[in-house]
Amino acid sequence: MAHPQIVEQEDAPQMTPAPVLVPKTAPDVPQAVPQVQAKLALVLPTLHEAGNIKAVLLRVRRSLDPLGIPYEVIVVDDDSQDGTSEIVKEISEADPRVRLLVRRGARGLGGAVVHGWERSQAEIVGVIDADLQHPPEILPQLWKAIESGADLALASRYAAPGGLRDWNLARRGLSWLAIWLTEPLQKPEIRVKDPMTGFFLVRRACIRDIRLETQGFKILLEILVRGEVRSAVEIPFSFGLRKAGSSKAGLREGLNYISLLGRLWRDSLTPRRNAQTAGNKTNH
Ligand SMILES: Nc1nc2c(ncn2[C@@H]2O[C@H](COP(=O)(O)OP(=O)(O)OP(=O)(O)O)[C@@H](O)[C@H]2O)c(=O)[nH]1
Ligand SMILES: [Mg+2]
Repeated sequence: MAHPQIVEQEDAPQMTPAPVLVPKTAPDVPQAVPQVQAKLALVLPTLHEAGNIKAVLLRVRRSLDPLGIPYEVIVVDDDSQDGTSEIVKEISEADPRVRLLVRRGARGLGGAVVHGWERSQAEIVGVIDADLQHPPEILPQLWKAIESGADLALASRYAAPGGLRDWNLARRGLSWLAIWLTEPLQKPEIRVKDPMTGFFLVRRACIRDIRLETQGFKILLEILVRGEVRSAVEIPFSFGLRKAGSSKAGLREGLNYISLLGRLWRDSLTPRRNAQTAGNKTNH
């Protein structure tokens, strides 16, 4: 029997959207009808990943299949126009657990991730880069940590020595400085070594009431600071080199990060303002 075609394309607004609530389901978006409600929704944000996407989807599914859980892999592509979406469409036609969402007129890694999470009902949500710098083979360890009760399981470049073996001294130094600046912001009971990894799973319940910003690459840091995470497990991994294509991280991402840090610091110094924001959010 042929599987139903699961390609969901939509036009995103031209303007940068305001911070959004997570999660919410968008009734206007055509939803794939999974046979079983997915427990895990893993988002792969893509921008020009035609050279990697096929291999990463294969490895992700191979890693998740033995777990025997209902899952969905959601590729959120920002209209790459390099063949990425066509490759995913073809795969999704053969495997209904793979979904394709194409955003038009929008950019931003954080926003793409939130976009995917909002369009799923899964209780556990996660993200992995599509350039094969994150090894999908550790997904079972991340899943098992969540299954054992952790609110958050993250793939950590700093939990083991040598996690950044391909980085030069300058990039290591900058990364160390960026993490050091987050130390006072993190909750003491869940302080993690790699608050900026882009590969993690989290219980939806922990982020239900928070605003996540749509720009920037540092969504995990926001979750750690603003979310209701009570426990986090770090699974070490070695950050590889991207297999194909080029990095989208650059000066703009650096500036985005500094501005995010500023806002997180400001929030941490004004708890009353936070409480007020939390009250307002429910109106979104
Ligand atoms: N949908 C979407 N995906 C993005 C965007 N920017 C980056 N990505 C994806 O997010 C993931 C991480 O981006 P990279 O450019 O590899 O950034 P990085 O891994 O921090 O940096 P490198 O180590 O230099 O590769 C990849 O899967 C990208 O395709 C974006 O604006 N929209
Ligand atoms: Mg990368």
